[in-house]
Amino acid sequence: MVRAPYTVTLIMPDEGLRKRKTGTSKSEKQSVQNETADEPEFDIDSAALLQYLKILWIPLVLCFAVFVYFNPSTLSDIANFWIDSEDWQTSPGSSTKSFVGLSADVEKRDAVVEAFKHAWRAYELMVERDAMGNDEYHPISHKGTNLTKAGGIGYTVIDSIDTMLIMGLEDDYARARKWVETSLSFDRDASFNTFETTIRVLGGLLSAYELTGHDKLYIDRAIDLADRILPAFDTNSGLPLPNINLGKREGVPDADLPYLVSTAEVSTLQLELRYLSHLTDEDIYWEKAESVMKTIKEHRMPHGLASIYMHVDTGEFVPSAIRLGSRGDSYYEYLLKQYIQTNQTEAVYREMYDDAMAAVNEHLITKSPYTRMTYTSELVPERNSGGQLSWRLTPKQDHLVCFFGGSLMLGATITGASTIPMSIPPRQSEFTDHGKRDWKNGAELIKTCVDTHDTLTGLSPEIAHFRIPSDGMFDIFSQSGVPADWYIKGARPGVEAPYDARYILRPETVESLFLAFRLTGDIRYRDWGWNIFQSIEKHCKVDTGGYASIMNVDEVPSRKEDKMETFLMSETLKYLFLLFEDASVLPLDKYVFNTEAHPLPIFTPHIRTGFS
Ligand code: DMJ
Repeated sequence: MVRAPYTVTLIMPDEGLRKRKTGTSKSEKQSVQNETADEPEFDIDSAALLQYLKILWIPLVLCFAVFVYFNPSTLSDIANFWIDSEDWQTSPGSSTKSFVGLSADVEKRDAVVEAFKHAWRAYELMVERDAMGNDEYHPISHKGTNLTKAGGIGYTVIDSIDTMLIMGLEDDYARARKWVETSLSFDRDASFNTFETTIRVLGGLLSAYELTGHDKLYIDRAIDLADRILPAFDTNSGLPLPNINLGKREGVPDADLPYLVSTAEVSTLQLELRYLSHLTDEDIYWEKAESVMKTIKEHRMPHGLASIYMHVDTGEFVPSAIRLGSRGDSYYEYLLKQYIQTNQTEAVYREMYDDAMAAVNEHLITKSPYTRMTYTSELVPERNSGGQLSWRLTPKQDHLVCFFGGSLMLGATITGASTIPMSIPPRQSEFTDHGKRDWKNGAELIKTCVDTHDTLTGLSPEIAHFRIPSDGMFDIFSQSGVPADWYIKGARPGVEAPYDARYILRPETVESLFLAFRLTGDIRYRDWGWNIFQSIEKHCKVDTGGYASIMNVDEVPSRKEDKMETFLMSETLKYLFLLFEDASVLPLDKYVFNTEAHPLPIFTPHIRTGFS
């Protein structure tokens, strides 16, 4: 049973719009007829009326002409009124007034390219000095490190290649390719995270293969890597182990939780392995990936949500938190993206996605008390003394969740579309009921994620908590009249900033802004993205090269941490670039982005997939 400690009331800010939009419904027509029936009847002589009009129209037109002569704005007012009346047909989160089209904003796009160069060239210079191909870069000490002592696997290089190709950085790309050709090796006798290696390295190789017009180098490396990853799936349930020894080709269980696997990790390998099967005609990758989805479907939890841990032997969900943040996030993302990847041919993913979204809407979407910000809560399992399980709603949202707003909007235009193709921006009438619901939730979630950038640096923290009446702080804040609907837990003046206060160059908000802009052409998404980009420039940029995570989004000047996550170059800067690039580059009806922002083509499968 899902137990909410407080009542969640969903308000409908566009209620008025919907009423206007829906026009005259059947019941409204009935009531109009009834009203008409009650009205007194007038006996009008229509011939006499016509006579009057004939005499009156010339002076009426003359009066109007004189009025317009002295009030020229009248005509534009009428035109605006007409445009406004069109406006109501667009959906929440977009407006025809702020529609700017989908062509490039060249200046801003090029500023993002400069930022990428600043990041990549710092890494490249460092690695040329020391050892090109180090997995990770530390921009303050100008050093690189590998994930394991056994040597690097191209974590940073391969994660960045497709961004160079998309940005047209030919020389940088040529040097990166040469390194892949001459130095990359996966024959490393050490344990690597199965999920991270798949989304960053396998995903990066497949994307490079696609964007280079099928350079054989990349598919050869991708096959080598995938063959080394496959043994992770040799478990009783078919759910892959969290780690893989790439040299020994052996799955490695988690040291602390040997029977558990994370739901997002096992369900976020599918786009990559399926595409590899499509390219090679080797079904094995697809079968392994698909069997995970079958297991998840078979063990569906009663409410349709997914706990963040599963049992590696039984394949069952283990009572553990339910959330759209860490260990849960990309499970939901890949349900939709698997459906998109195969050209909407696999109905099973549409069903699973729609089922999950209904549950998310019912159990996790929450409103903050003052300003009615939409966010997603977490559900934490609790057992009472009798051993009975219940779920406590916790008002905590990871930065990771910010992918979800854009994902919901994208999903609304796919599984929630009643008209194809949809307008840009879509009109309410083009959505089914659940499409309207998801679009609105998505647009509101994006707004919330943007609002969590309201910090001293303009960057949002790793985790935001939202006020609820039972947190004890509610009264204090309501009395002071400050609408502090969200806060960073443990952050207090004079106290070391908590982990939650960091910004580690994550992409999720700008990922959503990119999707929302492509679906609406609404300038607000570019404006918000530009603000975030400028904040990154101001507070994360290291003058001597590269970008660093910062310890506290509410501290200026910012304190930097000596780490540049690989997803800065693979995701954050790529999505920012695409936000300002012309929409004909990587169009959403031709490409699907893996969870590390590596674009893969949408295709119609030629293998039989058992599951669908
Ligand atoms: C990325 O590695 C991927 O997007 C993953 O799914 C979770 N988030 C990180 C970046 O924040």
